[in-house]
Parts: sequence; structure tokens; C-alpha cells
Amino acid sequence: MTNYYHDYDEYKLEIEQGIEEVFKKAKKDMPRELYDSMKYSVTNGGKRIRGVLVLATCHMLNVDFYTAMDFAVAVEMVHASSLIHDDLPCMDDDTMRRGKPCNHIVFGEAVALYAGVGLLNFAYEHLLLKADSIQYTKAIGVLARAAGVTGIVKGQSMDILYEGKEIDFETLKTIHKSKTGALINACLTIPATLASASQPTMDVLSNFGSSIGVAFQIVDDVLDVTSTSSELGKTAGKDLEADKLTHVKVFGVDKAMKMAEEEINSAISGLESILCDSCFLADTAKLILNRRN
Ligand code: GRG
Repeated sequence: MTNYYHDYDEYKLEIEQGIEEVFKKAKKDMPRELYDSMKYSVTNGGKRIRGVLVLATCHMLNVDFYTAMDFAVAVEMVHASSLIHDDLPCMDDDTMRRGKPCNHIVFGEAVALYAGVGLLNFAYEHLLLKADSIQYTKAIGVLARAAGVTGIVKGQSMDILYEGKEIDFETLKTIHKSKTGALINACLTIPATLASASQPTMDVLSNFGSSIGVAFQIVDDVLDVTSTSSELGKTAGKDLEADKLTHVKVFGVDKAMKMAEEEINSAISGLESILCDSCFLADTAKLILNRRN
């Protein structure tokens, strides 16, 4: 795993440099406060696991590095935009994210709302202005679908609509699959689309993405009750306080972790059938299971 952590940190650094470059170019065209607010949320830390998955999968499938970077940066912008909106008083109503005050605490609710919308649109603008092939354009569609009304927006709206109501476990799984899993899944299928991968490879990567997406959310539920706010960088115990239906509420911590482990094992074993060096992806799956924040 030593090489793995080194490679992960290299990818992370590249993404952070990529974000800085994109923002440097855009600075003169935006109102100062909007720029500061957008940049605050996309550069204020985070594990960059989505961007890293995009870069590593593109590398594995021999996708050109600059194209991979365009998408890694865009995916992190979409993710940051969803976090800004998730923390708003009308949503999760949080005050802390990545160990720092949430966007709306620093810039106010109205600016945070613009920053979230701005980042989302900026991500697509950044990609669409460079789209020079069918694969590139299709991959933008994959991202838009993951972020949109059958992906993150679907999951979050169901989450809000069903708050305080009795829901069954299947509905919970749909919420998680959409809210958290869709973007993680896209981090695997975007590279496969860019590489015009064969259908079997696309399926393996998509299944891998779905399984690690489910595991990611289960571990998130577990960490909400087992970690402290300072470890998490956000308020711990929020699900319990809101009496939210989670894997932990239904199954308890141990069984929930066992379920996450099963998803990770299934994700890793699925990789065996593709003819590429997928060690990095397998190690990332293990990282998701063992993460502490
Ligand atoms: C603007 C696309 C868009 C959607 C708005 C508010 C909302 C609708 C969706 C919220 C989606 C959301 C935040 C789901 C939770 C996903 C999740 C577990 C996030 C935490 O990801 P980490 O741990 O965070 O990778 P870091 O900070 O490391 O990047």
C-alpha cells in the first residue's frame, strides 16, 4: 500500500493544481464575492476520492491525461456544489464542512446558493468548451446524468421529501444509490466512455462503481455515530439527531460494516475479469471501507 498512498497523493495534488488553474483563468470575469465563495468550497480540502478515481481509471484505460484532468476537475466542482447546497439551512442545516465553516456561514445563504449553482454550471462550461470528440461529449452526458434528476438531485429530493416519514429499506437504498452512488459510479463510467471501452469492461467498471458507492454511504452512516466532529470535519451524530433511517439504524454498526465489507469484496472480485492493472482501484475500494473521515 506504500506506493498506493504515494500515487493517491500525486493524483490529489494534480487535481488541486488543475482546479487552481481553471479558477485563475476565470477570476477576472466574476464578481469577487461569487468567485471567492465558489473557490472556497472547491479548494477547502476534501479527500478528492472522486477526482482520484477519474484520473486512476483514465490512466488504467490509457485516456489522455489532459482529458482525464478536465473531468477530474469538473467532477470535484459538481461534488463541491452539492456539498454547499447540502449544508444550507433548508437542507441539512450544518455549520461545518471539511473542518471549516460551511460556505453559507462564511458568505451568507444567498451567495452560497449562487456559488453552488455557479460551480455546477462552471463544471459543464469547462468541459463543453473543450469537447472535441463524440466520446468527450458522451462523457459529459454521463456526468450530467449522475448529477441530475436521476442521480444526485433525485436522491437528495427524495431524502428531503421523505424526511420524518416511514420509508422501507428499498427506498433508502434508492436514495443512497442516487444521492451518493451516482457520482461515484460516474467516476468509473466517464473514463470507460472516454476510452470507448467494450461493453464487458463498461459493465465491470459500472458494477465496481455501484458497489463502492453503496459501501461509501454505509461507512458514512457508521462514521456519523462512531467518529467525532473533529475527526469528520463536520457535525457528528446528525443522522441520529434527525432520526434518519440509515444502515446503522436498521442493522446496527457491526452488521452495517459487514454489509459494507461485502460490497467492497464484491467490487474487488469483479475487477478480476478486466485485462488491465486494476490494483489501484482495488486499493481505493479498501480505503473506502477503512476511511476515518
Ligand atoms: C448541486 C448537484 C447538486 C445537487 C444539489 C444538496 C444536494 C442537491 C445533494 C446532496 C448530495 C450529497 C452531499 C450527498 C452526500 C454524499 C457524500 C457522502 C458526501 C461526502 O463525500 P466525501 O466524504 O467528502 O468524499 P470530501 O469532503 O472528502 O470531498
